[in-house]
Amino acid sequence: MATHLQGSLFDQTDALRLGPLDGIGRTELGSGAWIDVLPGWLSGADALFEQLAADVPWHAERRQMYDNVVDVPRLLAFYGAADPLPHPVLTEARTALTRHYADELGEPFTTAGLCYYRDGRDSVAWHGDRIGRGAREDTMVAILSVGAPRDLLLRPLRGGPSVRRPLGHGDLIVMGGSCQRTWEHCVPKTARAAGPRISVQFRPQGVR
Ligand SMILES: O=C(O)CCC(=O)C(=O)O
Repeated sequence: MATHLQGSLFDQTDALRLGPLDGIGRTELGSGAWIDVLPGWLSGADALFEQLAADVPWHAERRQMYDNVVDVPRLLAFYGAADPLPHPVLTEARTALTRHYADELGEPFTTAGLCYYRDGRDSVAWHGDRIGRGAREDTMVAILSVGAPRDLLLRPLRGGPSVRRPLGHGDLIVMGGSCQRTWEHCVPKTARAAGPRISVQFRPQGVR
């Protein structure tokens, strides 16, 4: 597919490399929810972006919205636990996350959901990952962001101000504790000229 990415738009010519997770910083959100954020976890991600954009079998989805069926405003791909991931550095990232959170999570990250935001008109609406066990149990969802910076917003389900986390090229955010049950998150559309972005979400088995 056309990647909408001109040259080294993100201007990262370093070698592709994951940094240590030790420096990751936690913010308690309340109601048992937290986020860990590590800017620049993955460096040299230009080539990864290009390869994912070109090689992942992206598909468009449509969904019912009241009386209409509308396009889901982003492209999607899903890799189950048994599926080889589309780039070795994603396998490495999943292993590093599993190791870092082993005591707290008590199970491995297994699946990878990928979203391709073609420009600022692509988005994901407010939601929690509550199709599976995230509806009932504390869990974790780890998101590696590559490409153009976009904001991830979180807001408490009980009401209250939202939290804005800008996610740039190579940044990691992990949503944990009760976050999928007691908070919602979204990536809003932006009127700013936004280039393409790919988000890779690692989840444990049975969390969607
Ligand atoms: O793009 C992101 O970082 C968030 C994606 C997301 O929340 C989802 O697909 O459930």
